[in-house]
Amino acid sequence: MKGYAGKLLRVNLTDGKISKEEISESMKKDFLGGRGFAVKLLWDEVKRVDPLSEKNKIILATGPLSGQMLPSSGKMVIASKSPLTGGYGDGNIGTLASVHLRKAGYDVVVVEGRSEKPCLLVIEDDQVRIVEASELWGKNTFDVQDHLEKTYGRNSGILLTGPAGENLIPISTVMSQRGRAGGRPGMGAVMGSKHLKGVVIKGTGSIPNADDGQLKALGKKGYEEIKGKESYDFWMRQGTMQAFEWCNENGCLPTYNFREGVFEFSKEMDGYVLEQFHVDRKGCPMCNMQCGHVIKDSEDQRAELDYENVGMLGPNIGLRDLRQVALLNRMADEWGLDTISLGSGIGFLMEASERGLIKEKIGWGDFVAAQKLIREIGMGEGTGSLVSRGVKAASEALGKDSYRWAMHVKGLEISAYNCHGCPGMALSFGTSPIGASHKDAWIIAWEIATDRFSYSKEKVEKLVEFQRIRGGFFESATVCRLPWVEVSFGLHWYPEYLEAITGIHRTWEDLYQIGDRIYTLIRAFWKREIPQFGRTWDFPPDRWFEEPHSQGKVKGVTVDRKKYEEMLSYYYQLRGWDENGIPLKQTLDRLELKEVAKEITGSF
Ligand code: PTT
Ligand code: SF4
Repeated sequence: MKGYAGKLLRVNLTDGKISKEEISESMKKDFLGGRGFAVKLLWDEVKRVDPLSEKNKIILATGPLSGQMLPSSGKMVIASKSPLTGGYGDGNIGTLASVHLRKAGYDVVVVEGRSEKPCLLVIEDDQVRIVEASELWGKNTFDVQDHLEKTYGRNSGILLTGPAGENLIPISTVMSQRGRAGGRPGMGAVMGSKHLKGVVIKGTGSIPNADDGQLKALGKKGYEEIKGKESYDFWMRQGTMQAFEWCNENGCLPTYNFREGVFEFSKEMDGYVLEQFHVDRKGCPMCNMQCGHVIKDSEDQRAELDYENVGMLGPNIGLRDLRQVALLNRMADEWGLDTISLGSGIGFLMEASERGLIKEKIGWGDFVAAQKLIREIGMGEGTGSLVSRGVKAASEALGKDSYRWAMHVKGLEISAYNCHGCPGMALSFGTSPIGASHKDAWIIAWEIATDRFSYSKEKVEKLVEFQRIRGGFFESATVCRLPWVEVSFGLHWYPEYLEAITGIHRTWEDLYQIGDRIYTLIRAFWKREIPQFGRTWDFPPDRWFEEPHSQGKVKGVTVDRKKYEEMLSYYYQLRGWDENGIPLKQTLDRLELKEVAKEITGSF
């Protein structure tokens, strides 16, 4: 099939062996790329291993659309067995590394083993080297990015783990370009466990597409369409921060560890305040709607802000000063800590302190304490160490009723949408294949605009549709979904792009089928790795069922547990999974995953 480099690069850091393998036609046809390739490789090669042992593997995977001259294509999936959740983990990062990998002649890199000394993986077309990097160990991601740009050139693709990843902190992510982050479920720690400080990629070739002329013409039209969209100007002003005011108005801004949904100081830090402080815009390669807004933080350093980061490091910990939030955000980026898990962890500790469950006094909005906690979390020391393995582990250590307000699903912290009054979004978090991420189905906007409080079948069907498009298609074609989500860029473009690239005509129905295969295989992966995995893992925390907000639009509202159960059962039915959420044999057969059945039998 055209449109793929067709090669997988395998690097073993234990013995230094480097090999190149053909990617089979059936792999391309059945799994498309990105997340699809990642889960297939992890299913085949990573079986019941300790995520931080040398037996785990890191997959860097692009898809057929990645790095092409079409809107927002500079994306890459980073996946592994997660040290945070114990299940399938991945993230989607915007990075020059995506473009360069494709030009260097590879679609996927599999990194296995563990280097004796800290190292870098350097890929320059077909020259692939493992380079000792002891001098970079312990250094923050901004300094290392600067150093590597000086050494390998400003335009190089660079992926890095920070000091938190080196310290094997399970809430560490992978960083690129001083402000792009990907791999929330501990992908930074997996790199750290391999003594892999970073990956540098430089490619000079081209991608063998079926029809370059057609792709160029379609790509140009796509860029023009995006620029002409009504919502484009406002998007360029505020980017993802446009969600801040909307969430506050609708009672879903995570506030005081998700206790409330409106923040009394929201006007001091919303998208309009961001506009006043704005000094620069950054983003991923190939994008003409760049959303990274840079402001000067409270120490006058540059920091890039996104809604999730501000929601979790602002209202969720009671902090009201946007420039101070920016400083915490910058610290997270330097340490390579995921901002969502970090904000959730700090909020959890503040609540624990308020309830007298920990000795240290940490007040809501205490900026100095938050900085100290970030350093402790990154080091795995002191009070901060309690949440450096995530809030699930923290609540298990703390005991009492803290599990009720440890805000996670499957061990991954909930991103910045409070769902007391959004049962569809609660189910989206409950059924996301990596734990509580919004990436697979951001149904909340549709839900609030239609029938917010309903638990209808239609809502569950919409959720599955979103998962198919977002978690299935965008993660495996591996391009940014924001053109479609934020400025209503037409979905019809994507099968057209795919056809110009691969030479094969596929409908959205065909692409849904690939998405379903990917979801079902991820589900099987969880089951194989965690034998007790099942229905009870698909629930958000008790706080959403039991503790209503005291103010705002959804004051007094909670998610109805019985109705949530009914939605979940219908969700399983739509997916072809049993009442415990385990894929049925006939579903595995239908999705051509027959070989998977014997690995999860006993569940039937
Ligand atoms: C994503 C998650 C998000 S999602 C945000 S802000 W968001 C947080 N960003 C972090 C950060 O920054 N620094 C840090 N230390 N930790 C961070 N953790 C959080 O990580 C991101 C954009 C955004 S901004 C979103 S919604 C979209 N996500 C996409 C996706 O998942 N898939 C896809 N096909 N397209 C997407 N487009 C958008 O990309 P994770 P990025 Mg990200 C500073 O990685 O693990 O999936 O977590 O990649 O390059 O930073 O772009 O309001
Ligand atoms: Fe990257 Fe934002 Fe552009 Fe998407 S919209 S490609 S996240 S800069």
